[in-house]
Amino acid sequence: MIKNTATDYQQTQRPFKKDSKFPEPSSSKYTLIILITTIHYLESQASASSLLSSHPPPPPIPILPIPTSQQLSWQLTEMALFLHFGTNTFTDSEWGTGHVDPSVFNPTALNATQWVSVAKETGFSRVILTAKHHDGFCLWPSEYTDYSVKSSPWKNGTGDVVKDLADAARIAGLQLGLYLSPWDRHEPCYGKTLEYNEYYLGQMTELLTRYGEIREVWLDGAKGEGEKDMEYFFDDWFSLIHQLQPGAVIFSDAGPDTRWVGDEGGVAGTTCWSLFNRSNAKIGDTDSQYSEEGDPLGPDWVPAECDVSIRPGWFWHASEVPKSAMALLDLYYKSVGRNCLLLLNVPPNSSGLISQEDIQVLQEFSEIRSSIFSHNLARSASISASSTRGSPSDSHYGSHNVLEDSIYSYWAPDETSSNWILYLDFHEVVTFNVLLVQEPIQMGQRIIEFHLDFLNEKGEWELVTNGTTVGYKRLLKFQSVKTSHLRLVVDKSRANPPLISYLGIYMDLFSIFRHISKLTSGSSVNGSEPLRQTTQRNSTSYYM
Ligand code: FUL
Repeated sequence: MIKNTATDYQQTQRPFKKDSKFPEPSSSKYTLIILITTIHYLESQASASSLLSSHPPPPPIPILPIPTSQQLSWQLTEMALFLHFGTNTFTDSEWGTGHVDPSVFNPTALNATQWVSVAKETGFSRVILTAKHHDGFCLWPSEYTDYSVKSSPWKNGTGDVVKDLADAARIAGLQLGLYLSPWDRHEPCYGKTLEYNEYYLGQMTELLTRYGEIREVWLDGAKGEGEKDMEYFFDDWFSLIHQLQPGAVIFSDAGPDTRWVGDEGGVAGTTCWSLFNRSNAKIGDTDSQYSEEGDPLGPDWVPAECDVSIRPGWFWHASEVPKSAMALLDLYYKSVGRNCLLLLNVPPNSSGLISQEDIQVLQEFSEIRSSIFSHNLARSASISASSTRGSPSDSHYGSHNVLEDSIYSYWAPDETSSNWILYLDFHEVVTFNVLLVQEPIQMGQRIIEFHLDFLNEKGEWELVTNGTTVGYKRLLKFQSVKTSHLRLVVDKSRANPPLISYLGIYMDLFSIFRHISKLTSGSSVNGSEPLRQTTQRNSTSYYM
């Protein structure tokens, strides 16, 4: 911002100084003229400066690394549905040998539109299909092998699962991702480095040029012990993938765009940085703690993806049942609520459909989420801040922005302050047990430590909960608290100012009910239990 300094002001006065070429004032008339001219001049300066100060201050400098636009849009999708489907679905296995006869692949009712509708209706905006798993069987008619749908009885060998899913996803407006397993137990050239790398890239090119826009390419370093050894040309793969599908992110144990969280249970570290050092991670041989937590000093932006299956196995097995909706809610808190994307595997069954019991759980999970998160108690509060970037009347970076559901509007404290506090005055007593905080990650991940206090009956601030790292989304669940005043304090930040784009305060009755029921009966309760909440002034009561 341009400001008039004392020196500027003195310089502007020079024409009226004694030693100027202007004559000495000799009469009162002349003095009056000078006075009027000076007043006009000062007025014009004042109005110019007030015009200038009506401009909002620009946003603070982002702190590197920051996400690419593809990584940003990936993160905003929050949840993706993984579809493990292939010969294993028909042979009750997880890692196919690669020598199963393609005739086993015969889904009698395959309907990719059903997969997509289930995903869309239950809150998933991306679907990722195992186009080829470790057994090497291709769900599309690849020109480079006969070990594919074209050798199966399904649609007399004319079918293409990738195409069916791509068409269904496009119509429904869902994003599509594909898993092409590097480890291939069928392909004879697997183990011959150059030949197999060419084979793999040939298949990758088919997948990335035939089916429209692909938003994620998923690959890993999984391989059984004692299997053929060979080198993968990851750099060539990644460059070609980015060239063919500029909108895609590449997932692997070590990025480049999104990283494996380090476990297959869908759980991220309670500290979870999107910052990472790619050169510290090797595909197929990662340090799980490093993957779970990320690296506050990492030079690369590589956010984590939490993959987990709704059932014990990745592929469908008649003997297995899905997790409960409450178990999925718990995973949501521990993945999306820890700055990650939840990639939930829901395997289609041998008829080619997502099973009814899985659909029911997904619907319950969706209802529970919307029941908890559609009512942000903070909306009823007056929000203020310890300081605000720009003038107090300037709304660009004001504390009210934290109630707007967008990462592009955020609260920014004044850079000269090292006190970073948001105050919530509820005007009445509220009861809650969940805190949601979000950072505008397009500006980099900043917050290192934060805590939430409530004003107790003695009028003292008392700790509700504290945490490390926020990132895109941070959810913390705790014992219910009743209060009318809260404050969120950022204790430590990588950059000044820390920024907050959203603040949510919620009541999760489902988790309370499950907790009580576990204590009283020792049994776990499915989220389908009818549970409703009534909120009255100054009190919260709930009944079943
Ligand atoms: C692993 C594979 O070995 C599993 O079969 C499954 O596909 C899982 C998502 O990734 O690496």
